[in-house]
Amino acid sequence: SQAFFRPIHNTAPPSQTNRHAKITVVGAGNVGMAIAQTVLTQDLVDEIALVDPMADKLRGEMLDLQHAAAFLPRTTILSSSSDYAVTSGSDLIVVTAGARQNPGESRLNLLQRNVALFRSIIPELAKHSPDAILMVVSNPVDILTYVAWKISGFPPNRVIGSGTNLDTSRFRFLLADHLEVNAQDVQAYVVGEHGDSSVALWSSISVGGVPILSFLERQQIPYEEEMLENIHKTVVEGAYEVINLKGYTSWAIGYSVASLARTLLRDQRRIHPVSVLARGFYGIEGGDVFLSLPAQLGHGGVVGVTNVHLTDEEMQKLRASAETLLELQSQLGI
Ligand code: 6V0
Repeated sequence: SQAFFRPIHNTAPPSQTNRHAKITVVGAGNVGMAIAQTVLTQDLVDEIALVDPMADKLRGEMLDLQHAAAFLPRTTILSSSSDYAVTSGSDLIVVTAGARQNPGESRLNLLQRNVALFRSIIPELAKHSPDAILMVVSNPVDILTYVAWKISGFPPNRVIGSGTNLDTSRFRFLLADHLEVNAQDVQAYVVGEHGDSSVALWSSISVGGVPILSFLERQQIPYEEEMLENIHKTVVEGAYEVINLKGYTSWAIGYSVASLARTLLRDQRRIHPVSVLARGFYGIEGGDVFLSLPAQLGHGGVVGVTNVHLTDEEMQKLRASAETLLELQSQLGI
């Protein structure tokens, strides 16, 4: 049969230098699919691989995304319910696979089930993409990032938890809303443990280069500690509120992880609060523990941790989280 295009003469072989980026998303649930679809719309990669044991649901999700090809940058979408070969050569692997909490089940029991799950998937992923950056989203994210680091044998700069990147975007949204400014102009960080015991770094918040406290004074908005505390409280309650209302969270975590993917794959060297091996920072001693700190990210993963000022109280909270996590980790037998 005649080819649709006739080749021109003397064509050169494809350039080897123009290597394309590949991302794998493990777990094609609400969160995994929100991440996949956001990454797809942002023209970040040439190949997306999806892995989930629910074969029909997975194939349905893959086809549904493929059918959007006419509106999107050209991207190959692969999937498999059992064969990790589809993930081969990934630059970035995002793990969203997770067991759901059963009614009455303890957090420790749920954690142990997720550790068993990680024992089955992480070695396969590491085998097929030994140079990838591994990003954990599954909860409890800090401890599972530690588990993924241990099982993968990857160096710590290539194992990252999405951590408080999402808490921080909720925080920036709420501050922006309160101050009637654009959230992109709000520099602010939530660090520490993702969720209930996260720490808002009030002293380092600035809006358009202006430290927040003097900004509030200039705008003659009465500065009230209680108001600030309430904003952080709303951040902590944010996830519960969304889950109570729609059953799960997806869009914000999708954009949050896509933004991390952009920084990593395009070597943007941006600073994101993500879960990294925190031992040795801010007086965190006593063992290997992953907690979110403002980290500079680039092509090789974590470049470094910024030396942001923490008050004694903030450091105290970080260390308390570290101790709680170490205690839990000691019960996992890893
Ligand atoms: P979900 O919709 O139940 O999806 C989980 C998916 O994992 C399901 O499709 C399962 O079939 C799949 N899965 C189970 N076992 C495996 C396996 N061995 N390999 C591959 N896939 C598997 O949950 P949802 O998508 O809502 O949440 C996923 C995880 O993300 C949960 O642990 C959430 O708690 C966590 N989140 C973390 C956030 C963060 O900021 N770190 C934010 C939101 C959710």
